[in-house]
Amino acid sequence: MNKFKEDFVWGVAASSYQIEGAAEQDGRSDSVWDMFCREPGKIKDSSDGRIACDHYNRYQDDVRMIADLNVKAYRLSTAWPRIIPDGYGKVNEKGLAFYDKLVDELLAAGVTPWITLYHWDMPTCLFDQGGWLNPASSDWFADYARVVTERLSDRVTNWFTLNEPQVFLGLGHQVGEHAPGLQLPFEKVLLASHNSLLAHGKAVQVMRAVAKQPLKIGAAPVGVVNFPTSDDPALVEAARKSTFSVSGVNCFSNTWYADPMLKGEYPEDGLELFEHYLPKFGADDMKQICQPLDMYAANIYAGTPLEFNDKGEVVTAESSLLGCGRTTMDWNVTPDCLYWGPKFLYERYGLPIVVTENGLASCDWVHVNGEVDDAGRVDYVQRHLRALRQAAADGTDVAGYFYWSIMDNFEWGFGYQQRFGMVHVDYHTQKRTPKRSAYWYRDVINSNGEIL
Ligand code: GCO
Repeated sequence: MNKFKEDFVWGVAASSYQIEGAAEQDGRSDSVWDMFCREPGKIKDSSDGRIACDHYNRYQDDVRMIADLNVKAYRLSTAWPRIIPDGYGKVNEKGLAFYDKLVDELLAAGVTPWITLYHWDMPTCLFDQGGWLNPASSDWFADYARVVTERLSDRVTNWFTLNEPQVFLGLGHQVGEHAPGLQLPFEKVLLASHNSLLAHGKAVQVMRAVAKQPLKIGAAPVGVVNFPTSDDPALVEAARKSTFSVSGVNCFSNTWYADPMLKGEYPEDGLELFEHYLPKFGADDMKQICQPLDMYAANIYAGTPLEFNDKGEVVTAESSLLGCGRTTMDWNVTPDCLYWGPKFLYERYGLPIVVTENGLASCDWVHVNGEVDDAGRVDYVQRHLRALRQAAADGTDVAGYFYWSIMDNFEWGFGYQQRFGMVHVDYHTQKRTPKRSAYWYRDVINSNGEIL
């Protein structure tokens, strides 16, 4: 098989805080990311998302740009502080109307919108009330999910609740490198984590209840991938085991989030490892958290290659990383992660896999001839899509792929220094210049992956 299946979803992604700008327009309130960016020294280039790509005011041109690249689907996130500025209660009609217009514009251009409800921009007023540590946080989120679903579910069928809980909890609540910038004792991190899982579960229930049509719902966690460097069945099993293990007192695992959502239980090894930190959980919390989902979304950028050492222990295959390609984020280029990651996740959870993020930051600028020749991005995406296509050929149910990101944008703690886009953005003029990879991706889409 050298193509993807007929209805394979070819997409690109972005998120509200990273591209919208218009921070104070039309009644939007402050988010924890605005708050975090004001703290000196938190963002590498001292920037923030107040203007970003000004997508809020340029969305019509941006939609046309996406459609011109023949991209079929666009994963966007809605901004909670735009829609419910006080966090709960009164809806800001102007904020909600923006997404209404954006959805209509996308549909008119032949691009299917996929919506993520939480890509980290919690209203600051909720943080002031404890944020994810407040036992009411799951109800706040479910209510926000209800408002957005009531308004958009007549036209939008594909939804995600939380984006990368591992990151907003790990980097945001334990390490302090992301908003809200906390370094909490691990017990509190686990509490925030549990409340966000409850938020997911309650949101799914309310969304199904108010939806105008049957929805496809998932979450979009980080896909942690440890993959084998050979087909040796013992190594494959060791890699699978390690991919699904909880191995440190931190948030970076698949199972601490996905097992509760899909199996209705925390993983045994995590419960053991976190024994001394576990908060008291409610008796029927797992029933709330574990709701039927329609797809498994995963954000996968890289993985860790494994091998057996002389003693028969499974270890990182350092030799295979020798001289390995690296992105400007300093991430390894390991295309096999998009073969093994989706395969392992599909085998464990049995849901169609959607790669909701994959991509790289590279050293891109507009050349004297007016073009941006990002050969590295073309190669990165080609290699990863080949691996994904092979996974599909070998039986993994792969439903779609979303390149991160449609355009260069505010890369969190790195500010504007890291460029992930297939479209270059000049932050002085807001001029968009599709890079070589964008035109190449269009050709890949037109051939449904055959030219890979
Ligand atoms: C994430 C977020 C994105 C990032 C991207 C590159 O995965 O961290 O979902 O918002 O910009 O992943 O780091």
